Amino acid sequence: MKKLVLVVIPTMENAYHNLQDFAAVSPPIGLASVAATAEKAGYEVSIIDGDAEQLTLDRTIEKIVEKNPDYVGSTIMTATMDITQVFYEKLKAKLPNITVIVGGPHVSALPEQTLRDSQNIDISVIGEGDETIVDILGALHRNADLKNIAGIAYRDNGQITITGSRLPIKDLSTIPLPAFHLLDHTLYRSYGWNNWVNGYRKPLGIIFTGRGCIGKCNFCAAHNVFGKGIRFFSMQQIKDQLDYLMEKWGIRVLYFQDDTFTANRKMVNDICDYIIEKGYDKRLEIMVSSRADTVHLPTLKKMRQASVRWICFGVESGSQEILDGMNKHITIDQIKKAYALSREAGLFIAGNFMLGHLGETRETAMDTIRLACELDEEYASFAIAIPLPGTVLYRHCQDKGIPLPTWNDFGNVNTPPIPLNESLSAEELIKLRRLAMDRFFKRPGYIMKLLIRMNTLSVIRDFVKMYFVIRAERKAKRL
Ligand code: B12
Ligand code: SF4
Repeated sequence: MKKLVLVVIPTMENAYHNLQDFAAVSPPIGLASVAATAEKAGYEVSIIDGDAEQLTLDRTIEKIVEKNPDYVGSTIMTATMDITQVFYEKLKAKLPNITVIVGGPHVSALPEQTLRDSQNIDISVIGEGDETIVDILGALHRNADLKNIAGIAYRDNGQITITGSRLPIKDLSTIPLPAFHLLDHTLYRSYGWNNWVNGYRKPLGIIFTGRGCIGKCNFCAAHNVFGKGIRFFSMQQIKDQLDYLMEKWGIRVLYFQDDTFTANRKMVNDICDYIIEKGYDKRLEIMVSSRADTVHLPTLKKMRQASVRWICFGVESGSQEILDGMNKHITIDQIKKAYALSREAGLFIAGNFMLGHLGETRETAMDTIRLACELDEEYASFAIAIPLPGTVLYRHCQDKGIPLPTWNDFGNVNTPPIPLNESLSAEELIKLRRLAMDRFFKRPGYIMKLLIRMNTLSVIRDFVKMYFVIRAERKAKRL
């Protein structure tokens, strides 16, 4: 039987440095989804998660070599492209006969360039890979031409060929559940701040109730994989995943990782009813992401009843002009209302803010910082806009001749910002992010609120640890 090894190439240390302990280590659902269809088609599949297992690149390679696979695959985000390149160079030196297949948001946006950037990658998968992987492995096994497989780019006699496009999977109920059984569930954990409520971060389970998003934000790269619009899994698939993760993994923390969990009100209510009916709410702390224009008080209350603890909103900016320029289609009033309703339902709120989007000035950035403090969410993150391939921001940089760094610097936390506006340099953006964090997190009222409403010991422990970690990162001029 032909062997496929799917690998999470370890990149966490490079991405987060001292902040690693606070980052989530999530099960790789993309790889687990691809694994499920490949397994169903009769291949021997395994997953090596180099980040979760805290492996070095070399140890990850050794583990793959021990398995002696025919095919190796991984997901690439833009920020992980450079390490991936190094990784496959080393791996191919040891296993020259394997076929390397990659997918993910970076590859979907730049399928040909991925092959140009790395001579050791053989096939790029564009968009969802669940069905494509089976087509590719079948063709490789039969020695058939890859040209008839839609949605890939591959090397053909030294030339790169890109095939016709493949539509997103119409009916998600036709695909199997992610191959959770190939993962070591003891290794996954939620974000550091998730433990403020109950003092624990694991075992963590992830469920997607659908794929895609109703939003069209022009900085967002998710549509490169899932296309426009949103499709849902069947209620049965969601129940099966809940049962599996509760019974087999014993999860205590659950993320519904959808871009907008609240998009389908009926489904959300059905899921919550099921969680309550099965008594899972007694053992779970759930986090979801939402858009301010999709919340509805009775549904939020039902979510709270079903042990949803955190709701995350992409607030992005305190300037309506910048929000409009992002194509966010949300007003600041809608955001305030969504916060008020979520609070009324008893949820804790995490707000995601972005600095440095197109048209940003110091004044609009200050509007954002002020709004974050006024909204007074239980947690806030301040990112600097990244011109990810396949987005309007990337095209803007290309059109304006804005120099782009190496892929590794398309991260967020610890890499120099990529300024999109002449009015704000990289140094100024770093200063603004520092200011945002200092203003938001150092408010005495905020800290008091956490100490009163959350697990006091966990909050104190994390704040002390965070103080030293952030100091170290700032000293290294990374944050
Ligand atoms: C979970 C997540 C993470 C997790 C990753 C955990 C993990 N092991 O998966 C964490 C928190 C670590 C993370 C970090 C970052 N993330 Co993130 N993350 C996501 C998120 C929310 C979900 C990913 C997911 O599971 N999707 C669901 C699965 C089913 O989709 P998928 O992974 O794309 O896989 C499908 C296809 O791509 C394809 N495929 C993927 N891999 C392979 C491999 C093979 C062999 C084949 C055949 C097919 C295939 O088939 C899969 C099934 O259809 C996405 C948003 C999104 N909607 O996808 C952002 C997203 C992937 N992240 C993004 C970014 C920018 C980041 C950061 C750079 C942000 C930062 N803070 O610095 C960091 C990078 C960290 C690093 N290591 O350098 C961007 C990536 C854009 C880009 N071009 O790179 C996204 C798309 C968000 C966005 N809206 O723009 N992230
Ligand atoms: S709402 Fe979130 S996931 Fe949807 S397009 Fe906007 S940024 Fe992307």
